[in-house]
Amino acid sequence: MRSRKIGLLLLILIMIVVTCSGAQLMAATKVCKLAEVHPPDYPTAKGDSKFAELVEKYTNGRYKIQCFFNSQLGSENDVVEQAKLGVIEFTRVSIAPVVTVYPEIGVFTMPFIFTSQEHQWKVLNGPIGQHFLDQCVKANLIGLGYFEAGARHFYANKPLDNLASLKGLKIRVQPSPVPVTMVKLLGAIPTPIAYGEVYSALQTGVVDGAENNYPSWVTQNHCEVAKYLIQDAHLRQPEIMLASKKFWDTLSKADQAAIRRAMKEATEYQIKEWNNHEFEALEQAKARGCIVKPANIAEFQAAMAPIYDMPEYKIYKEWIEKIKATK
Ligand code: BDP
Repeated sequence: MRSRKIGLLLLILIMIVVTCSGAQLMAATKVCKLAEVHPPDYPTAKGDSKFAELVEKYTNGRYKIQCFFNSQLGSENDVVEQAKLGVIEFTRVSIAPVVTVYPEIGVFTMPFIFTSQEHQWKVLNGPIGQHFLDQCVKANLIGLGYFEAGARHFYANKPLDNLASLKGLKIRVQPSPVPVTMVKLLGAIPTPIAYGEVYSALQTGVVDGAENNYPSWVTQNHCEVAKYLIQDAHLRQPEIMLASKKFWDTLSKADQAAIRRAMKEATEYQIKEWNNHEFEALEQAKARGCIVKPANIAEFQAAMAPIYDMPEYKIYKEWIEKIKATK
């Protein structure tokens, strides 16, 4: 009698296990889209691929991420909108396009806001960085974490020796408020253009120059058509990984935690990739015949300083003070 009962219990147990694992197997893998403007071998894009690999691993294959590189899904301003509406699940973008849907985060687009890479990461990894990730929810976006993007410098198709050489030049900027103001303050003419179109704008003379970090200057071949770069390092603008809130709300708490864990590890990986490749890109540019000059940084800082007192950027005041106070 007793052994019959045990047998029955065992049978029930086996049936439960079989049913559960069957359901698990049948639970369809959700394939998510991630938008990226860079090619797959760019350090930031490698960070995306690492993130995708870890999300699949930590969600036991329930979520797979397909990365769409080279602006295949549209410009950064477009994909931020798509993520907001839930058309795509993830996007990795620069902070500048996020400003259109969440203005306060634009404090990270202010010139010379961070004094070094260490200062930048101290801020991003602390309460200020967390505040801005959390508040993306106001725009129906989930801020998952930041990536490194080095320092940005001006480059043009004419020799750039100092601040005066930028006067009157048409400079491509990211379609976002601060970059426009910043370039005006230098006496140049800002032209907002999506990243994927900058090479042809430079090549056809729509603009005379642009500004970006070394890897972007080189991988997009801007260095071919704008070979003079001045190392003014006016901006250290972080990158951000966003998820669509609409998608995020469909996830279990455990899967949300798995995705956050994946992003944390992907960030560590991306920073290493970045640090290994940033200056390699500079060497490649020099080998391709580019002319790189050091800038009198104080001169650029002085020219851009009035931006900090402009009424339209007063919303950043409190945060600027907190960032400056972070040692
Ligand atoms: C690159 C960023 C990318 C931006 C691009 C730009 O990685 O996210 O789209 O600059 O200038 O450095 O638009």
